Amino acid sequence: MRVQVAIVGGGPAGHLLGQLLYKAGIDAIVIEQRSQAYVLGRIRAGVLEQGTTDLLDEVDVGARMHREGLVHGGFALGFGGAHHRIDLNKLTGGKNVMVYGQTEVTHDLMDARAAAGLATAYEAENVSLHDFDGPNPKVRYVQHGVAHEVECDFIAGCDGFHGVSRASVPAAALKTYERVYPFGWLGVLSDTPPVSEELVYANHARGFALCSMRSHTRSRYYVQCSLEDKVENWSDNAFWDELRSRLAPELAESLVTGPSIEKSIAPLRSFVAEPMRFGRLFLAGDAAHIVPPTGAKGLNLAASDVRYLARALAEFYAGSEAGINHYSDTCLRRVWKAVRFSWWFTSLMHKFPDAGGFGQKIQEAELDYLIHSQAASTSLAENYVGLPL
Ligand code: RFL
Ligand code: PHB
Repeated sequence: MRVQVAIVGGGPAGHLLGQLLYKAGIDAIVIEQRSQAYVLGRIRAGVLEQGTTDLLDEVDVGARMHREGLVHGGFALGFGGAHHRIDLNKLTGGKNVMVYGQTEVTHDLMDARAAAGLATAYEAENVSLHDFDGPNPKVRYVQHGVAHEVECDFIAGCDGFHGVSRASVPAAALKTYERVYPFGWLGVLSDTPPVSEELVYANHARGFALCSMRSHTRSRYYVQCSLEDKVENWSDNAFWDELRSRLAPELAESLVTGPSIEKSIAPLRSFVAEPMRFGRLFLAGDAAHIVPPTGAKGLNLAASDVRYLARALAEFYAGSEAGINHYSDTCLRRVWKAVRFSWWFTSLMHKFPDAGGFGQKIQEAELDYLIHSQAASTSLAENYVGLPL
């Protein structure tokens, strides 16, 4: 088989790139190692920047998001027994965020891809990348016992942090930057009404907590946990008690609890691999960089990467190599700002093992400053809604 672009990985980055290339008249295949059901079973991001929703509109997959997604003009910071609203809309001159799950975004993209009759290989095993340092790259994989080879002009590595794309690049050609945080997030999904109409990010001496949602009847909550914690050791009741203990009393009292329908622990990490291009292989999304989820930036960065990549490839086929030559630098400028914001917000909101009472007091002073200073809250708001593309 021969295509212009072989996309490795069928998560949000790979599927969005697939739609952008389709609209640009560039043919591509998406090669995904898992089944479609498995990809849709992963509960991850919940907050989309306007730049991301604009992109979904651009590829005509925004209709259900606009019907079912929740537009939020603010969120709350909880600390010191109260919560304080950050008015995103007012502080950013009218910008909002969209609360719509990554699962739904991926679902909508998969449906659009199937409806357009575009090629996707699910359950692709032993995916391997070849010859991307020359003009004729290839991707090989085995599907249901049959070996396949895809010849292409370019490979897009959209296969996440543990994928094969970044690992295929010679180590000497990569520089990586990493910070691993000494805690994780224990997340619970439940069919209960959200405790608050908007998201609440809470700093508490017992640790961070986040109240988020997927709809008016489905909540997503997180509590900071130890890296040694196991999901099996957290009963639903233990989770609800811990969450309640980290919220301001009026929120804790109105929390509606119920059985969890998903419970998982995610470690927190910042990671960047540079550059994001090697010959005819481009890395995009979590394959190139990871941010802790505190700033809700991971999925949005994946979207901005593939936007730059789709434009660069369209330019290439129109006769100019400028876009592909600048791809890595253009992405990394935006990536590092999101890495900085996510690191800062994580540092502000979490309990660090060695911080002690002094660390907690410093966090509370910064939070107090944040909510009372127009300059500080504007900086938080403009980063949260997303820096310009
Ligand atoms: P993904 O989603 O990991 O998809 C990669 C795909 O590649 C496949 N794959 C392979 N395919 C072929 N061959 C191989 N060898 C392969 N190896 C892997 C995988 O099966 C998978 O389908 O990466 P992508 O597309 O770059 O998307 C990135 C986002 O998933 C990620 O950044 C976000 O989920 C991060 N994130 C959040 N981002 C936000 O923007 N807003 C949020 O509110 C937000 N909340 C979160 C988050 C991530 C979380 N976790 C679990 C880390 C909350 C959490 C708890
Ligand atoms: C989520 O709803 O899963 C979510 C929301 C905001 C974040 C992280 C995760 O910062």
